Amino acid sequence: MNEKEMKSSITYSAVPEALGGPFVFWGSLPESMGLAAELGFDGIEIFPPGPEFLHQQDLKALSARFGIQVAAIGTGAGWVRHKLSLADSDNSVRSAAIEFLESMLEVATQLGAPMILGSMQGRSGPGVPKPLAKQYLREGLERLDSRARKIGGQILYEPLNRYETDQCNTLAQGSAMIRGLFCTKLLADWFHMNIEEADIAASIHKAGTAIGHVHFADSNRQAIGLGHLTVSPMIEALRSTGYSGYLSAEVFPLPTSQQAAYETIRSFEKYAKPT
Ligand code: LER
Ligand code: MN
Repeated sequence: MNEKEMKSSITYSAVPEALGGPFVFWGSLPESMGLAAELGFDGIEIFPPGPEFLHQQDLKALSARFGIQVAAIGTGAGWVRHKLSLADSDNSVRSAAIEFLESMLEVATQLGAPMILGSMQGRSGPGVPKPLAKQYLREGLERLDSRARKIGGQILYEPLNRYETDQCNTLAQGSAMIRGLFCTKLLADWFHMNIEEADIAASIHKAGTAIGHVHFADSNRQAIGLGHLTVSPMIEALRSTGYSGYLSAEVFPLPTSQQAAYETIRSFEKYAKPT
């Protein structure tokens, strides 16, 4: 694998509460990694119920056995399972959210993978007007970033579409939110971007090297190629920023997990492999 090329990744979830969500593989992690390896993926993005799950797997051995890296660790279980968010009105819930995220950051860093902050960023609500929600989020990010700096970790902050959060919906808003942090980059999810950005390629270009990870999803959140996104200009924009991170398929397992994985790798090879 050339260090300068983009890398392919597929998602795996071990969170029953997220069933029906945009994750390709479910069930056995070794089997999923085996299938991903057979199809030629470089990495796997793991959505665990909590840090214990990652401690229980011998991920370093699995990685070596299948030749697949851990591309990133998702933290959405903190929200879907434990209802923890960085913008909760209750100080003790915000503290528990930080604690959960710090323990995930610890194990992600041990695995050499970045930790994603998506759903756990929360949103405004009763007792938490929008500016305060943003302030809580920034305070949380600062704390996590300084922890990451100490332990050599990396954080990926993900703007989400308006139906999931009112914190940051675009890459430009996300860039402002993470400004001045040292170990935090943006996660550009093409499903959310298709809803929120006026011009996806231009936004990628503008965010530039702040982008650390991509959720490689089509307009309908299916594998790239199964929706109506015009992919080439988006890949070109990434290329122009020198992006060499993952294109990770956070998509529905439709029509089946195997087919979603197959379509993803086919599209990856078509659009993102240098000719
Ligand atoms: C998480 O990566 C994400 O994109 C959210 O929509 C939660 O699924
Ligand atoms: Mn995403």
